[in-house]
Amino acid sequence: MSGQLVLLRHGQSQWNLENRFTGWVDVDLTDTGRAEARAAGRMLAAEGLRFDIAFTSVLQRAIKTLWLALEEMEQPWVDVVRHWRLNERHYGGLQGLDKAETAARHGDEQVHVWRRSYDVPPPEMAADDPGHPHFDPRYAHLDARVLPGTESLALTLDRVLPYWHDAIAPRLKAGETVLVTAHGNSLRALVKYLDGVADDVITGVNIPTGIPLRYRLDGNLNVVESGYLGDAAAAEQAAQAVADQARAK
Ligand code: DG2
Repeated sequence: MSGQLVLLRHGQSQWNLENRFTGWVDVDLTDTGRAEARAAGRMLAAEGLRFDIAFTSVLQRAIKTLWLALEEMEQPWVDVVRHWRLNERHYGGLQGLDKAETAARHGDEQVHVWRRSYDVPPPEMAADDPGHPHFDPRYAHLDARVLPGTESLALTLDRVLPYWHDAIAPRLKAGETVLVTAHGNSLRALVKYLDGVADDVITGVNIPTGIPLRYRLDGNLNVVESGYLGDAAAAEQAAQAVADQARAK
């Protein structure tokens, strides 16, 4: 048996609350999001989990969720590694728009394709848009060609996977217990990979905020079992609420 992996989507962000497409926009947690992060820490502590290393994105909603969860677990010393490859999927020209209003304008079906299809990216953000990652100093050290102006889930998986193989998988193979605190879609990409979810089935997978998803993996990192910690019905209800965020009112 190899180590255990926990995937944790950050707590509610300001734009989750406002129901706006977020992507690479660096919004903060709400008070509810901070409470969710602490509650996630309590769930992890109740399972007796002790992390050897934690990975997160370079977006504050994920970083702060990780801090709060580790603090609640009384494991603030755990090594934390941040990497842009764990960022949320870039939502292109949808970033900042209200999800329900976008559905009212373009139709529920089109917005579902943009949000949940495997390989259809949302409309691209123009390269000269001031919100493009090219203009963000935190990405200045990167080759401009890797910085996205939009991403499908497939493209998100393409940029998450090299980091999985280089940095995360070796720690699990060494038998360590690993926490990855990231985002709805960067985690959907990992779930698709780990569980071998078919392209047309991943459209129905939604990740709730602040509920730890634990994987037990074998020595080859095949999934032995996985599931949300805490109340399974509550996790299912929270996932359904995420699915429903982009229905036209
Ligand atoms: C949400 C996911 O990302 O949105 O970018 O709007 O996890 O960082 O809050 P997160 C966003 P949906 O794909 O669920 O609409």
